[in-house]
Amino acid sequence: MKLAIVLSTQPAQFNAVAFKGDLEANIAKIAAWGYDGVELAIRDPRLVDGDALAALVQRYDLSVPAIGTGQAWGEEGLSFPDPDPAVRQAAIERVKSHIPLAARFDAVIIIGLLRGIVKPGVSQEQAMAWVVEALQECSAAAAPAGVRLALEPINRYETTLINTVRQGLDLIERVGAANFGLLLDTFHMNIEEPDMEESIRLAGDRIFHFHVADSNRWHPGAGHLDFASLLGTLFETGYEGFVSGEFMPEPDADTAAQRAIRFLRAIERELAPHAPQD
Ligand code: LER
Ligand code: MN
Repeated sequence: MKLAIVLSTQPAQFNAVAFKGDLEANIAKIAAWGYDGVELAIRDPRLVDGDALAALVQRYDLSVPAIGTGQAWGEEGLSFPDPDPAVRQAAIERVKSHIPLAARFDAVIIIGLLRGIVKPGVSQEQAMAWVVEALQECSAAAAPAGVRLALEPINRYETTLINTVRQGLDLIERVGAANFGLLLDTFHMNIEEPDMEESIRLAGDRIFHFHVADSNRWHPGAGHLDFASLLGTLFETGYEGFVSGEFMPEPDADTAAQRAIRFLRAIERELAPHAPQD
């Protein structure tokens, strides 16, 4: 099982990102604990020195399986269904601007909160139409670079657009791009999916990336989710991507990251020989 953990390249408000702050120190710790990759949360690629970042992850022999884009919503208010066309366009351009870095790392671009919410005065249909158009444009721009986009169904308390895997799959149909798929997150699925294993099977080969947090959004092992069953089901779909930890820095970031990898490696041994090995 290839394991990653979410790391922000700059200070951020989003509280389920365990690591923020000194990038190299965090990368060194994450590698030393045995992680295979870091998922980078990047608000704006213009703020990032791609060469330095590539050299850094290479030095610690880490992959970058995915790039998170949600800080552009959280810190700047960019989103696909904003009533202001300039904001919609800026959101599209921001996603496109991640493509070169994503291509360099062979990373999936995550569409999480950047897909937005239904704002006052905008109908659900109109919002969805803007989301579909934006995703078609971004997927088309990413395809020649071999980059994939993954939309994350997010629970109802964070967005009014695409809460469930079924809604995500309907969106995939409407967008109609081979490089557009889903990111499933166990925290959101636990809130929205009647049967999480069934939803994983339903998404099947459209699962482009996978986030793990326990029921309380602490590290896996801190709540009541059945990760042996969930990850076993995930690997039965043929998933060969990363399992990426996105959880609260509780009781603190270092402890959470170390407990998560210890817990997930034990599950890996339990699942063997079904789980892909490093
Ligand atoms: C981002 O991956 C996520 O899971 C959302 O909850 C962001 O708020
Ligand atoms: Mn997530």
